This record gives sequence, structure tokens and C-alpha cells, in this order.
Amino acid sequence: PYPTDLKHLTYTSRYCCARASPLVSQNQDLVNKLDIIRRCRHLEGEERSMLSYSRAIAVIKAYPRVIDLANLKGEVAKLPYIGDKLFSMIEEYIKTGEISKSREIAETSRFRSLSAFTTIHGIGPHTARQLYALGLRTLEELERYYEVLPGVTDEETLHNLDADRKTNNDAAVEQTIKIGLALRHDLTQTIPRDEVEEIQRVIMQHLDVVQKGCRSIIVGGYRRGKPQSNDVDIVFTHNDWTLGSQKVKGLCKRLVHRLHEQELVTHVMHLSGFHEHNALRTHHWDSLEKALTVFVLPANSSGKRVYRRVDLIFAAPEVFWTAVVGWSGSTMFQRDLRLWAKQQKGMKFDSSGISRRHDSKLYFPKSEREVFEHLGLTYVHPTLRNA
Ligand code: DCP
Ligand code: MG
Repeated sequence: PYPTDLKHLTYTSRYCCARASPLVSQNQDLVNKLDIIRRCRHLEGEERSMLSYSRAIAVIKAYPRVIDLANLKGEVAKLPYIGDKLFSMIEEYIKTGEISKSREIAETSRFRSLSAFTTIHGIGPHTARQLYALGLRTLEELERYYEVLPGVTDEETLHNLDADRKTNNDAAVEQTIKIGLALRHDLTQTIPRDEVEEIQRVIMQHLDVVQKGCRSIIVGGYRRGKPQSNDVDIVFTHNDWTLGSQKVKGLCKRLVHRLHEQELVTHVMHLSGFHEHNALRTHHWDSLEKALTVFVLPANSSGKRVYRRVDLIFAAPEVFWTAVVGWSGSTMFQRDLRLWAKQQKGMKFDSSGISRRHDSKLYFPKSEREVFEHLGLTYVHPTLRNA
């Protein structure tokens, strides 16, 4: 059930963060078909075109009625980001139930291969296109290319724990891809909500041993109400508003160490340290510690252990709620929060802080609602942030 405080949100806004975007749209089949074209643009590296589709799709997701020929020519044509091209595709869809461009794309072998390749953690569109250019077409061919034996997990795990590894290091990227391939049959399975909650519960038990007085919120798609998630994203902080910042420092690494000792974390794809706040905190993007891991719960009653991608994010108490909002998504909702903050409010927003541009004054919200208040926005419930 969606919350009822929708009346202040307007589906005609140019900003996703001022609209209500439910998980399932009134026009979901149309959205799915347009999303194929959007994904194709993304896979081909056509980012500007992808963004236009993302914006149009987000507007349609928030439109509260089924689109028909009458409202298409009226209200819908006037919606932001619905240009001539989108208008004719929607018209085609209403008349035929299809969008020919979308169907053509979905049938090409290139789209299918690039889509399959990018399901592997560590393979982005650029790498996918390089692999395709080498003549590779299927995941089985990728396994042979990377010399990965399916189901065999790589032993090299925490070697990177002590040194903060650069994300762009080629060897590290290749290592990530190999892990992703070896574990692909597990990692491409979606995670039901009760397992997401169980993972949080187990992690909190261990965090309590490492540092008492912490709390956490599951963010990402789970928080937006998705019944199944591709990974688990959790934001942590310490409950002590004044001393918590000190208590959180270095905690991510210590927790990951413990989870690894307990054989719960099996791989660490990336671990970024807690950088000292610089004196003015004009740059607040370094104030989050995070670990991108592969995690596996103890065997369940049927003895099966499924490897899962789990992202752990640690925030000092004063930026906990901005981190929660930032990591709750969706990606488009976040993008427009930043844009809104900059264009409409002269503020800077990202998951590690809110500041005023002209004097770099920092804001430390004490709740999620305060994040929206500081940005001059009506509160949007997480389940309505599916832009
Ligand atoms: N995020 C973002 N910009 C990105 C990637 C992520 O703002 N380019 C934020 C918003 C996301 C959150 O991080 O909601 C988590 O990202 P995920 O990739 O885990 O996506 P979701 O959790 O939304 O969905 P799922 O994990 O089910 O795919
Ligand atoms: Mg997620």
C-alpha cells in the first residue's frame, strides 16, 4: 500500500524527486518496451540518448493514468521530456501494442550478447563491447576466455584489505570479472525480501561484537519496495550523535575482517577507506566507507548456500540520513535530487552530505524528512522513488 501524502507531488514536474513514482506504473508494459531502447543506448555507450529515454520513461512511470489516444494528445504531449519521437512511439504502442524499434533491438544478437555480458558483476558496457568485438557471444565463451571454471570460487580474496585498492587497476577489474563469472549462477539470482532481512540480521550480530551501539537501514531497491533485489545495500552508523563519527571510523574494514573470518564474506570486490574529513569539509564525498562484497549465509535447512552481492556503507551520524536517501535510489531519483539541489536551491547534495554552495555551509539532518526539508522538497516515501 502506498502512502497517501501524494497530493503535494505533481507528475508534471521536470524533476523526478518532485514526482511520485510507484514500483509498478499504470503504463508498465509501455515502460518495459521503451526500457529496451534505453538499455540499448546504454550498452552502445550513447549516454545522452540513454538519458533522454531515462527521463521520458521516468515521466511516464509517474503519470497516474493509463495512456490512451485521448490523453496522449492532451496531457501526455505536454509532459516534460515527451518530444516528437517519444510521442510517435507511444502512439504506435497504443495503436498496435508494439514499438517496432524496441522489438527490432530485442531481436538482435548484439543486444542479447551485450545484455548477457553486463549481467556479470564487473562488466560494464565498454568492456562488453570489447568482448563482443573479439567475437565472443555467450557467457560460456566468456568463461573460456577468462579461463574460469564454473562454480569454482577464486581463493584470492582479502589480499586487497590492507591497501586501498584503486578501482581502475586493470588486474583488480579482471579479478572482479573472474569472480563474477565463477559465481554467476548464484549472483544473477534475485534475492527475496526475507533473505535480505536475514542478511542484515546476521551482519548486525557481528557488528555488535566489533562495535556496540550501531544501527543500520537496508537501502537500495529493497527500500523502494522491490519484492526481489539484485544485491543487498545496507547503510550503517553509530547511535551516538557526538562521538559516533569517531566510532564509525575504520569500522567498515573491521566488520569485513570479522565477516571474512566467519566465512560469511567470501570476496571483497572493493573496499574504500574513511578519508580524514578535510578541514572545511567542502568536499564531503570522501566521508563514506564502503565495501562491495560477496556474502553467503550459513547453509539453510536444505544445505544450499547462495552467494550474494552485499554492499556495506558506513556513514558518520551527521551524514547518515543523506547516505540513506542517496543509497535508496532510484538512480534517476538521485540524479534529479542533485540537479534540483543545484539548479533550484543553490545547494549541493550527494550521499555523503548536503551543503550550501555559496558558503559551503553543511547541513546535518536528523531524519530522512529533514533531508527533503533542507532541499525544499515535499517528502517522497521510498516506495514512490522508483523513477
Ligand atoms: N545509485 C545511484 N547511481 C548509480 C548507481 C547506484 O544513485 N549509478 C544508488 C541508487 C541505488 C543504490 O545506489 O538505488 C543502490 O544501487 P543498486 O545498483 O544496488 O540498485 P538498486 O538497489 O536500486 O536495485 P537492485 O540492487 O535490485 O538492482
Ligand atoms: Mg541494490
